[in-house]
Amino acid sequence: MTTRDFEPVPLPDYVEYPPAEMLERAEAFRAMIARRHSVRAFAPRPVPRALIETCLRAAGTAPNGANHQPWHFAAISDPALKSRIRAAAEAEERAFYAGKAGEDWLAALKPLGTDPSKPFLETAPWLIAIFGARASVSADGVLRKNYYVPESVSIAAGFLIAALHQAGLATLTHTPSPMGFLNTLCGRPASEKPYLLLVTGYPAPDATIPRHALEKKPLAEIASFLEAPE
Ligand code: IYR
Repeated sequence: MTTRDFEPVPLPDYVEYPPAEMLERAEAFRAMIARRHSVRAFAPRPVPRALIETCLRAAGTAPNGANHQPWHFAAISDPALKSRIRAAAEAEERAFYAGKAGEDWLAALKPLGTDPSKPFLETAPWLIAIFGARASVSADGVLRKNYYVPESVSIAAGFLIAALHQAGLATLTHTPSPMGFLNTLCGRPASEKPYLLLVTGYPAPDATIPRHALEKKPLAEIASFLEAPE
């Protein structure tokens, strides 16, 4: 088996900012990303493939297990394929909302106002099916096991969502369950697991979000600081 030897190279592109500018930049990013909302109504306006490609390149830089980059992004704009995805997703969602989810889960979803109808799967210009690979072929052609696949794929998905938002597009992380139909419809091998279907495009002019989605936990609830005593 071929393995690659460790070869350190100098940090190629780090930029240091003065402390005041760091704080400004952090605040600017916070304000920018705080304007991201999951949107469930999209405009049919087209979005150029080049924009999606650039955001996918950003996703591909995410930190991941052993740098095996265990992900695949299937970007779908073909209306016929989107219709088939909608039909398959709605079939699963009907079963989910009819009781498969269980009472507690359905109660938790109540403030979101979601239901089995997913017209956005046809309206939005792009659906990005995100797969994680248990194993994949390395640059030297060897099939290797991958590590930390869910973590790696989730971080890359986060990068992608942030990139699309930064570009000015709305997104929805859609997770019909189960979504094995995505392997068949996107022509992906059974060794890959679909993690989510990211819907993206312009929001519909009359898009709404549930008020519940605006309730974010305060910092004190999501973080703790363990510092040296004074
Ligand atoms: N996949 C379903 C249900 C759903 C589940 C969770 I957890 C959400 O945060 C939102 C929806 C649907 O898309 O309707």
